[in-house]
Amino acid sequence: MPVITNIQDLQRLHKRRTPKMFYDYCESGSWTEQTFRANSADFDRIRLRQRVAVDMTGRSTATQMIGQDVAMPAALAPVGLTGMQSADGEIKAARAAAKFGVPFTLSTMSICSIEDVAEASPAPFWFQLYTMKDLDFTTRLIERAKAAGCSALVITLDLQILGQRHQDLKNGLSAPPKFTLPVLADLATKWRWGMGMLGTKRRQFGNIVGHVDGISDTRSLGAWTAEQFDPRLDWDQVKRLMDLWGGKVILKGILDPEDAVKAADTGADAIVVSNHGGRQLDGAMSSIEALPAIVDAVGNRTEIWLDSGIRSGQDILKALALGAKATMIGRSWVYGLGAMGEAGVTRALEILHRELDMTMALCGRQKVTELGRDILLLPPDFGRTHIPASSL
Ligand code: HOC
Repeated sequence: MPVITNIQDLQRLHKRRTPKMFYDYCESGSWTEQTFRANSADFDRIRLRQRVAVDMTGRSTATQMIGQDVAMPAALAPVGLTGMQSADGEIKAARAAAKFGVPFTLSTMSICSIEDVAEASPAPFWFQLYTMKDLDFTTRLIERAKAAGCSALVITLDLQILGQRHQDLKNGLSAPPKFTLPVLADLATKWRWGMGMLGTKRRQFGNIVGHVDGISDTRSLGAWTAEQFDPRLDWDQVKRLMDLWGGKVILKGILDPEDAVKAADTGADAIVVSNHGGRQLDGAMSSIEALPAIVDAVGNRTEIWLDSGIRSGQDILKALALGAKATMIGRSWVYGLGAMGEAGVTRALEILHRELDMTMALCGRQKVTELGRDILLLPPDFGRTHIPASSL
């Protein structure tokens, strides 16, 4: 077993242990992947100010996200198909998150259903909603999430249509996988994954089984999303969904200050600055570079979180210093899940936590709630390519 010291170690192990089509699904960005790459590259453009001779005792990464106590400001973002990265993957991730003290978000497009996770998770989780044309189906999902005791609804706004990830088409992504010759050859080296799958019955999209037949490969998944997801979604519809839910709401997928202001106007409890991990609009700016203008435009009207590109505690620290109250992590936890199941998700959280804690100390700060732009050295043009908030 290799020594795991960082998120990239988990990524390498995930790649080695998980069928290629699922690793690629996790790792892909849309089209040329320039936004996917920019998400990480732009974190690297930000420098931290090293401070010395500052008392490093009494440190704390604890804070709150929408009023919920968290061990560190990093919730597990919703990711589709995670029950294919590891058998019962969503249950494993929900357990790891609950034990660590951070929120877990279940995707509409999960393999384990809302009810499966509710039965197995020791803590309430959040449910992520894709807005469907069929309002009855959407309403049923919302009611199921309520009945399962979900403590917040995360409405994703940036995926009314699905960005194309070339590799998914080339691999014939499906859940469960179709046993073609290349897939069988790949699976022959992934025995650990296969054993896990033999031990579970959860091999299809748990939340949508029964709603529609024939969602078996990328072509039909693409067709299904095109047929089901609501391309007419607008702010009035967002408000209606929020009213149907009646509880805490997080609006995810905001990249523009004008949209951020509209999202805050809905009364959402938090908004998530996100480009869907570079999986939707290829050519969009990175989330971290979009953040400062959104913080300036929205101020304290709602909590602002950041997702897309976080692979280290240093990245979390940079997002907080730029004004995010918290973050959501996606691939970082999925690498852990694909590498080592529940223990891998725990390991990913431990790594991020330790990096955040130590980096904060080396910047001369003791608490995540005390971080500001003054601990950063930003490139002169950083965040300035966006519409200035003053012009809104
Ligand atoms: C193949 C599943 O958030 C993603 C997910 C959305 C999945 C919808 C279709 O892949 O980015």
